Amino acid sequence: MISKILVTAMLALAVSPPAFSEKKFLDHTNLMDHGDGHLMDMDGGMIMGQNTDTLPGGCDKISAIEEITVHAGHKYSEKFPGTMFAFDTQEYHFKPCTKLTIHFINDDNIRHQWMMHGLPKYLYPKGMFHMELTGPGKISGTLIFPPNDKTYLIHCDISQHMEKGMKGQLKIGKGSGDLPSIPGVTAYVIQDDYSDSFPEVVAKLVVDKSKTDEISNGSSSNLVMIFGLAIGLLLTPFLVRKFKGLSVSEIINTIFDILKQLFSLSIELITGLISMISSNKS
Ligand SMILES: [Cu+2]
Repeated sequence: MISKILVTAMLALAVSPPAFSEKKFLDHTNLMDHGDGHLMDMDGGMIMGQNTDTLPGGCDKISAIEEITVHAGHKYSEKFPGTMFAFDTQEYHFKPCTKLTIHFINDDNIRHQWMMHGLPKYLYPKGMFHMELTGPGKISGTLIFPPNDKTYLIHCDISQHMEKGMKGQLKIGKGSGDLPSIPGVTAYVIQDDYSDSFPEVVAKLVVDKSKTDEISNGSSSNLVMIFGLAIGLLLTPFLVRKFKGLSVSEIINTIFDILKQLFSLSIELITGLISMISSNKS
């Protein structure tokens, strides 16, 4: 009976429209204007801070009219080890007072943004120019740059996309220096280092397997657990110092590693105990 139900369910899945298939590429040309440079449609396309005609203060005229096409997607991160997302371009240069149209293309089945911060707030609400697509597609937005030399951060603000590589820098005129951790452009603030991936102090926490065997062969495994807990408590101040300066995600990763080690250790102890009891009985 159950096997019949299973076979029917599998057949139904096989012939049904593919629920997880690729989304269709959408060209977002029909945007509704909500005023203040905010445009959007019902298919997940959005522009904030669109400015096609207002000259920023200090610009006598539009100095240049430029157009660029920017791709966003997982595949562009492949050349940057340790990243997951990227734009196809990480650095842009434009003259002050340039009118720029960006054709933003999302190559992924997930949401991406091309977001620029630090623009004058009298002209750009929240000092931001922002384009967004919730799936594969194309959207085009325009803005006019202010006259001063400045380096702007470009990023995707979807959770962890920037941290995982989706960012760049845009320089107006001479710019105002370089931003850190721009993939392929500037040095990472925290460089991934796989040469010694297990911190010393954490390594001390992992009780040597031979020692564990010695102790558990001796008497009670509970003693080992208490011993382990005591070590953990004693090491806490050291760990706090060790974690100083690390990002939250790095700390969580380290804690997970410790927990993983502790978990496998307790499993070992329990199996040891069970085999001890069963050998006593027999
Ligand atoms: Cu993104």
